Amino acid sequence: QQLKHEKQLAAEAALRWVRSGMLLGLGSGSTAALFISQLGAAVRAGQYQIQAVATSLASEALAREAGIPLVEPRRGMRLDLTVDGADELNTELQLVKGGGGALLREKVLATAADYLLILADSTKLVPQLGRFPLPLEVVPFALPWILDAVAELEGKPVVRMSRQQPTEPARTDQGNLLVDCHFQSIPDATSLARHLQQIPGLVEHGLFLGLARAALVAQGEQVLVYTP
Ligand code: DER
Repeated sequence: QQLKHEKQLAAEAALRWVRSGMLLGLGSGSTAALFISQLGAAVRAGQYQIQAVATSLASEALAREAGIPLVEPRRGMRLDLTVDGADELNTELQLVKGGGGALLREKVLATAADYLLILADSTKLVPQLGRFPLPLEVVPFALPWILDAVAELEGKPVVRMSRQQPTEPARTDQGNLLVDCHFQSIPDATSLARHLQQIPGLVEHGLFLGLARAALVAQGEQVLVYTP
C-alpha cells in the first residue's frame, strides 16, 4: 500500500549514497529492511563492493540472506555511512528511534559513522517529537527506580511486552528490557536527554540528537532530502 511504497522509494533513493569500498551500518525496522534487500540485490549484481555491520540480530540475518558481506566490530572502526529508519523526526533532524527495540546498537553505529542517513515515510515527519512513545533500554535490576524517575519526568512509562509471548517482557539483543515513555510531547529534547542520561541502569534512550546528516522523506511519489 501507499506507506510501503513510500518506504520503498526512500530505500531506493538511499542507494545513491552508497559507494564501492564503503563500510556501511545497516539499520533496523521495516524501512531499513527494504534498504538491505535492495542493497543486497545491487551487491549480488556486482554493482558495489562493500562491507557492513548490522544494528540488530534481525538485520544481520536479513543482510546475510541478501548476500551482504558482514564484518565484526573492531578497534578503530569508523563507518562511512549508516542507513537507518526512525519513528519520528522533526525538521532539525532530531529523531525518536527504538520502535523496533534496536536503539542501543543503532545509536552505537550512528555515532561510529561519518554519515547517518535516515529513511522515512511521510508519517514520520512531525512538528514536535513525543507523540510516539520514547523507547528506553533498561537493565532489569534497575527497572522500578527507572519507572519512578520517568514518571517524575511526566513520561508515563510502560514496560514493553514480547510480541511472541505477550505475558513476557520484550528483551533486546543485549537481553535488557524496553520501557516506552508516553510524554505526549517533548518540547525540549536536549534537556530530556540530559535528564535521562543521569538515571543509573538506563542504558540507552531513543532520542538521537545531532547525529543525522540527512533524512530522505518520501511523500507520495517524491523523496525529499532534509538536512539540519
Ligand atoms: O527502531 C527503530 O528506530 C527503527 O528504525 C524503526 O522503528 C523505524 O520504523 P519503520 O519500521 O517504520 O522503518
